[in-house]
Amino acid sequence: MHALLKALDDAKHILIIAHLNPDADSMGSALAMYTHVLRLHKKVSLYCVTENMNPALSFLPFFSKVKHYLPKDYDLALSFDCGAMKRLGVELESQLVNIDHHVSNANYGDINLVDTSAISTTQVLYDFFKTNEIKLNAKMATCLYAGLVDDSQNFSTEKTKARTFLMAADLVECGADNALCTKELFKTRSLASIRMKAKILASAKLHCSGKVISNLVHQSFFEETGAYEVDCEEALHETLDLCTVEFAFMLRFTKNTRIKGSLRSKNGLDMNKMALVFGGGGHVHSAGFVCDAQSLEEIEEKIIQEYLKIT
Ligand SMILES: [Mn+2]
Repeated sequence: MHALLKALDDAKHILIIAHLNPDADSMGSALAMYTHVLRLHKKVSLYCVTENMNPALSFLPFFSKVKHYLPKDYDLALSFDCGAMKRLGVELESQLVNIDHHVSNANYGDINLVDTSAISTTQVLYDFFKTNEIKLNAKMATCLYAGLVDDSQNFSTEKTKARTFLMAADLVECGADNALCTKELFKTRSLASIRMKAKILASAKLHCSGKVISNLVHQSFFEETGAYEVDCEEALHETLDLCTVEFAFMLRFTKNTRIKGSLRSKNGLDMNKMALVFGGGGHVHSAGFVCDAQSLEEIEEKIIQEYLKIT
């Protein structure tokens, strides 16, 4: 029997955790598992440390059930898409199952379902469900599809393989609302997010003969636009699309002197390795970190130095 099946079987109260600032992959995999556990007639709770979650995820089934405080008596915790334990945002007192696909994942769980070849954590979970002949209902399929379409950037990244489409086809057959996922994750935006994108793009700077572009998001941008943190992502992707650019990064203050860095690359430049230098991690083409500094420019300079070292 699979170790996770046994753990689910033995548990009385299961805690399901999406990571800090959850994306569609973390929330989609967490909610697909939540839906499955409901069918087992087990006590189950959903937790995410971030109170201001991206409202674009609210179309996901059971999204409104996510709480921002820990329940008391859980005896099994499951984390989804968390490359590092600190991304959970809480200290846990129970057994932990770590379900993920980040290359930086250090197998911090008591049980680890980590497949770094998977395009999304929802694929890791999909494979688990399929291997163990667990039937997918339409709600689960929509949740799994959301993570797949988001992490593959609408089936466009290098990790998108024939099996990615086979999984997508199977999920649609199981009732996944693929049109809804694409509409909510790629087509729907707020005026605040468009204004934020304009501000970031207007101040983006090219370096190293146009191979590198930096996007610094100053605190005033948030105050002036009313945008969410997640609204910065599109500008980052678009600057990576520039024809000369092979490395795009974004820096923004989170709290006081805490700076969040997002790194994106083309041509196989290893972003996970670069993020490790700043105490973070992630994937080859996409990684991130949080560090302390007095100014965004200070970290900008250090990142460019790191880039020069690896090229
Ligand atoms: Mn993911």
